[in-house]
Amino acid sequence: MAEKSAKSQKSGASRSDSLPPIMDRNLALELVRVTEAAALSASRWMGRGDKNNADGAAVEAMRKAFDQVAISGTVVIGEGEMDEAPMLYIGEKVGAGGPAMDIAVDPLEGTSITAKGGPNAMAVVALAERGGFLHAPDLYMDKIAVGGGLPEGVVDLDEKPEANLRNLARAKKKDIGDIVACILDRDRHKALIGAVRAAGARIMLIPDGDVSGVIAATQPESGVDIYLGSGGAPEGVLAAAALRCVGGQMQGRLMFENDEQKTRAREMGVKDPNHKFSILEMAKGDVVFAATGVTTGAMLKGVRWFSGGAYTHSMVMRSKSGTVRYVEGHHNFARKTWLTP
Ligand code: VTB
Repeated sequence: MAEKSAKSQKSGASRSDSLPPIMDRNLALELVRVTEAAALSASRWMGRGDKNNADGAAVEAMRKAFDQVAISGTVVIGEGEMDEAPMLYIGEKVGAGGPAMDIAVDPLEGTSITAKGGPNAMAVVALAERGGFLHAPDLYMDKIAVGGGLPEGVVDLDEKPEANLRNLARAKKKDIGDIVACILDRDRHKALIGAVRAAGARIMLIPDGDVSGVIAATQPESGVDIYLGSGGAPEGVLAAAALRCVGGQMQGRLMFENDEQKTRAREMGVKDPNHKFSILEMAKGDVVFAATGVTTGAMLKGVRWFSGGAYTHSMVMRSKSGTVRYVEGHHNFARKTWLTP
């Protein structure tokens, strides 16, 4: 990524034989166990000023939890290339055997937030049928997202922020001053932030965690109307997976700083470097998305510990049905010793 670090299968009785060629819907609930495990482990590092160990704990727990999931999974959005990530690297096979699935993970979305004890950190996983996810290189992606129920094309990545905000306000029958844009708090967004404020809209600046920023734009109670700006491309694919389930509009475009990055993207299957990706181009087919809160945010409560256990709060959703489930887990570590972070 521009400023960022350019960041078994097992044999045996396969369930794929007996399954119709659609995703087993029980997989959605199995996935929650995976994000719960990552969130529980990461939350042990909450507020300890050590983002690397927080991330490492989430990755390890998530990797282990995948061994219990009845899929033959391939990581396509992960922790990096095989030589730079010990676990959940791109191409790694995970799962206990079953239907072939592609997997997108962000075991700890918001490593710095977790280290500082800030809000909105979560563990995230998405599953798609083989070939469902854009193989996004670890670059920045310019993103725009709004919620469901609006005219198609009400906002567009190629329009100026002023025009998008005006069109969105009109479609939502709101004053532009009632429109709130969620933007990552970064120096590179100075001009964008200025333009949004000059247009009369208000801004919720977030320190990290643009997967939840994009999802927030689709949730009326979050107070966010639109997500704008650049963040990680892998995070863009995860957000697109979420929007396939909850509805809403999103576009993303990769941002390149040199030819080497373009070559890398081409090798990963991106034909046109300037392409404006739609949600379906980032996450197609039947998609499942699950997230568990590490620290409390707009959508999810963080992990809360009690003597001998912990509560977790997760969301899990599937594109096919559009059902969004919130799952409150009460974990008893005296019995669930394998989960003890
Ligand atoms: C965002 C944010 C992530 O990376 O995608 C961001 O959502 C983009 O990179 O939580 P910069 O930090 O360089 O702006 C994260 O912060 C994770 O690395």
